[in-house]
Formats: sequence, structure tokens, C-alpha cells
Amino acid sequence: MNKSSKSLVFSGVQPTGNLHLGNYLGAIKNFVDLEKKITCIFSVVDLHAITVFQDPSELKNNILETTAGFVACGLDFKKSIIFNQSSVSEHAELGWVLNCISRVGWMNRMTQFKEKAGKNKENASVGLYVYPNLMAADILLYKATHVPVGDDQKQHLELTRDIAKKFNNDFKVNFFPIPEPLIQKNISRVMSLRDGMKKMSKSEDSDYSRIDLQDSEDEIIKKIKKAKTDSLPIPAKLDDLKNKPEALNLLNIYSSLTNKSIEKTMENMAGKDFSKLKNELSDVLVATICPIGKKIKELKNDNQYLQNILKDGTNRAKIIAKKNMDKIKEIVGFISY
Ligand code: AQP
Repeated sequence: MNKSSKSLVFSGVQPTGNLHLGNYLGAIKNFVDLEKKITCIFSVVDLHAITVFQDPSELKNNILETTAGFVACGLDFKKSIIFNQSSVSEHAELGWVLNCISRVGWMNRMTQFKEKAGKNKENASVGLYVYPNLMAADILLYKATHVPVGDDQKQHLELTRDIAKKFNNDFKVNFFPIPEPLIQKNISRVMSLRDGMKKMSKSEDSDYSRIDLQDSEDEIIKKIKKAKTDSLPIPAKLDDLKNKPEALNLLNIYSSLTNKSIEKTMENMAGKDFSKLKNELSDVLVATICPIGKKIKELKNDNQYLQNILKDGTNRAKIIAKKNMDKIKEIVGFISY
């Protein structure tokens, strides 16, 4: 990562239910490393969550629970700005401006909309369709230079870069930096434990497809035991896992949690049964995830504490958002009073 005094990280997580191992390894673990080196803004992106209907009282709980998840995973809310997106109205304001910069043809290429809307796309919300423009607004509002995300968000990041370039070009300014994605090298996409071709996700029906950060030790052990693998021993070469996505996924998860390369893990595990890997993986998952889950549960008992974190973060985010939005309005040609 090329760091300069202007470097700034932005990333968001939707409050749509239990955080899972994919959110942790693909995004939040990276946030914790980054905040040690660079100014970071992390948002609980509630405006994104409502692109699919959310029960209002559940949404409130989920906003607080996601905040608890950030803190439990090790984020320092005194250092980084942690806030919920809807409390800084400039996100929606810039989202509209960017709706007018972004092109319908660009939107139509977004694969996540196609996946999420499925066959029923005529009935999907317009918000779900223009979600990537709001994501671009989240990032560009703070003139963020780096965005840590899972591999599933890569296409939206590319769109953000196109929108930033088009805005700068249309208005003949050099206002928005072109943000760089920061995608975990050793594990960019954690896959479902039941189907190695699908990403681990909150909305997948089967609980056995994912490890939630609040799972108990027993649940983790049971889920890993039931995870799909291979009847043959672990091969020595990565190439031999080409058609075995579930087996590769478990090895990737284990490598990421133990901070080893997949090649090193395979060197150590070659010839052993997958049951051996499953035992070791369960141990390392229990050691990593259970303390986080315990902390989330503790923090959830103190809503006021969590609300204070969001309130303080909102005040700090608003200062940057207002300053940049005022400038954007001036560039676009609006009159502000
Ligand atoms: N399986 C995954 N592997 C790696 N990274 C992942 N992320 C999500 N799933 C995986 C990353 O986590 C961050 C926050 O994701 P999000 O909650 O904002 O949205 P999402 O990608 O829509 O998460 P889900 O679990 O898949 O939710 P649903 O089921 O509601 O769609 C992002 O950086 C994302 O890349």
C-alpha cells in the first residue's frame, strides 16, 4: 500500500444480522491492522441495509450489534471514526449527485444486483439497483484513498473509481482521489461451508453454511465437523484442489487464521486426513472467535455505551463530510446558504 499524509481508509459493514467469519477475515481483521498505520473511518452502513426491507426494531438492534462487533474485533473507537451512515446526511446527498454521474450501462453490469435480485428483479427496490452509487458516495465523501473490502466488493470499487474519474473529468477538477481497493491476499473470499462455490453470507438459509462471530464452542465444532470436504488425504499441491472448492476453503480459512500462506499449510498437512485439519481448524476458530463472541454479548448489554461510540463518531465524521460536501456543491454549481 502506498501511504502518504493524505491517505485515508473508509469501509462499511451492513447491519443485516450476525457478523460471520467472512466479514471478519475478509474485512474487519484487515480494519484492525490498518487503523494502526493510517487514519480510518468505519461505518455501520444502515442506508445500505434498507435496500432490502428491515424490521425497524431489528435494524436498531443490528446497528448496535455491528458496532459491538467492531469493538469486540479490536477496533479502537477513540482512534478511528466509527459511526452509522444514516446519521451523516451527506452520504445520501452525495449519493444523489453520484446517481447523476453514474451511467445506467455501468449499473447494468453489477453482478451483485443480479445475484441479490435474482429472477425477481422487477420487484427489487430501486435502492438495491443504485446501491453501488451510494457506496461510491460513502467512500468519496471522505476523499478516501484506500478501501479494505472482501473480493465480492471489487466490482463496486471499480465502479467507484470510474465515478470519481468521471466527476473530475466532467467538472474539470482534480477533487476526488481515485481510491484503491485493499483486498486480503491470503483469503479474499470466504466460501460457504456447504457449497464452496458460494460466498459465506448472512442471508444464506442454512446456519451450517457459516461460522457466526457469536457461535458457541460447540456450534463451531459441530459446523466444522459437518463442513463438506474430501474423502482423500490432503494433497501436496494447490493445483490438486482445483475441483475441490470446499476443501480449498477450509485450508484457506485455516491459513488465514494462523497467518500462514496456503502453500505452507499444505506443506505441513500433505498426506493427512481432512479430519485432522478439521480438528486443528476447530481449535484455532474456537480460540479466535469465541472471545470475540463473548465480548459482543457483553457489549450488547450496554446500549448506552454503544450509542455513545456512534454519537462521538458521527460528530467527527460530520465535520469532514460537511466540509467536502460544501465544496462538491460549489463544484456542481449549487447555491448554498
Ligand atoms: N464471504 C466473504 N468473504 C470475504 N469477505 C466478505 N465480506 C462479506 N462476506 C464475505 C466482506 O465483509 C464486508 C461487509 O459486508 P457487508 O455486510 O456489508 O455486506 P455483504 O457482502 O452483503 O455481506 P453478506 O454476509 O453477504 O450479507 P448478505 O447476505 O446480506 O448479502 C465487506 O467488505 C464484504 O466484502
